[in-house]
Amino acid sequence: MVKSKGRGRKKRSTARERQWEEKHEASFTHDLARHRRGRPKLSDAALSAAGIEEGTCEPNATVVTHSRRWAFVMLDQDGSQEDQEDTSLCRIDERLREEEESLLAPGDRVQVRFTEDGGLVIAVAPRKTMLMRLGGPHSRIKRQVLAANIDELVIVASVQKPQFSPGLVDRFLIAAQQGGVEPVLCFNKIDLEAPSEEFLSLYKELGIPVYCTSCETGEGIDALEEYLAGKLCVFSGHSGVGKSSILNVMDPELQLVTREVSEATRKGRHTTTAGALYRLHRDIRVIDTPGIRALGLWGLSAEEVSLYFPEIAEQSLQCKFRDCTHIHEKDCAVQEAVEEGRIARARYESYRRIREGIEAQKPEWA
Ligand SMILES: Nc1nc2c(ncn2[C@@H]2O[C@H](COP(=O)(O)OP(=O)(O)OP(=O)(O)O)[C@@H](O)[C@H]2O)c(=O)[nH]1
Ligand SMILES: [Mg+2]
Ligand SMILES: [Zn+2]
Repeated sequence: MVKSKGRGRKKRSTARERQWEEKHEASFTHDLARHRRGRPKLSDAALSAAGIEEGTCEPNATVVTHSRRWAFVMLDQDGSQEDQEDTSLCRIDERLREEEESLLAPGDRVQVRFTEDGGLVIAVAPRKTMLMRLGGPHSRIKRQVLAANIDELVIVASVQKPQFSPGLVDRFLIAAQQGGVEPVLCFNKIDLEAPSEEFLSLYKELGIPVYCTSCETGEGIDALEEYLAGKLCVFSGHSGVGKSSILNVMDPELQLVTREVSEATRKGRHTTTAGALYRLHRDIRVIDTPGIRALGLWGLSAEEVSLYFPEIAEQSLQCKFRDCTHIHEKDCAVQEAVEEGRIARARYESYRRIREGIEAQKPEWA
């Protein structure tokens, strides 16, 4: 019984993957059929004729979006050929193996070689920064990279529709530190309800820039744009918070698909289905990502959790026990600070939940 359930699930996910591939490959280009039908596989001889060597990468393009076999890339402009196409649909060299970490993500720097068969992604440069999460329970990939080489992680949230989830924001703040990315918080839909100043100070005190926006009135969008000028950033958050809508207001020509939040569940409908990179004015480059339900943290031990909560790490120096968990001990400076309101209870609760989750060895994506 259990076995057949497992098999069923696996099958479904494969079918879903295939659907995803087909949908996105179809949207890459109109004449994709030409690429797919009867195209010979590159032989080893052809690959080596194309000068493919292992282990080196001289990047000349950035990944916009990709499926398992294809990548849509933005080619670096060298200025010598003005009429040169600056985007290209490329095959991914089959010898580039995906191990435990995603092989490609929007924002990845790659080396593309043009052969008589068209563009081929032959190498991926090491990532400088990234937004990463733990792969799903049935996924081959343990570290799912949502965006690569980004400067800023824009955590988009709303007070209601969908309801604010402090736990998710705290997880994003950890993922930003792990990936070497600067976080910024964007409260959208302030026309419906704006967060209180007291609430915002919780994040401002941690040194995190906070922006409040509305796609209905346009309020705050200019200020956010100004902050993001010249940067590569990724928009992430729950489904339905308005990630794609904000980008549409910033650049109406984008015309990204958006969909209403369900009245019944007050949750988004997972409208954006693949991460992709867009170029806006003011030299903003932004990766729009699909809404996520949960952000599983990768490679974090229970003892390390407090290091990612600066206010807890600081207080813990005063705890009686060096290995204090700050959960059940007496004479714990952290719990005392929470009682006295010097550490926000919501932040402490996130700490406790994340830590207890790791200790119970519950899968972190749950
Ligand atoms: N009232 C109000 N509605 C908004 C605002 N921003 C977006 N919406 C609406 O919220 C719904 C969801 O917006 P999307 O942009 O699709 O949300 P998303 O975060 O991209 O969602 P996913 O792609 O599913 O992750 C749409 O109906 C938007 O019109 C806002 O500032 N105020
Ligand atoms: Mg979207
Ligand atoms: Zn303690």
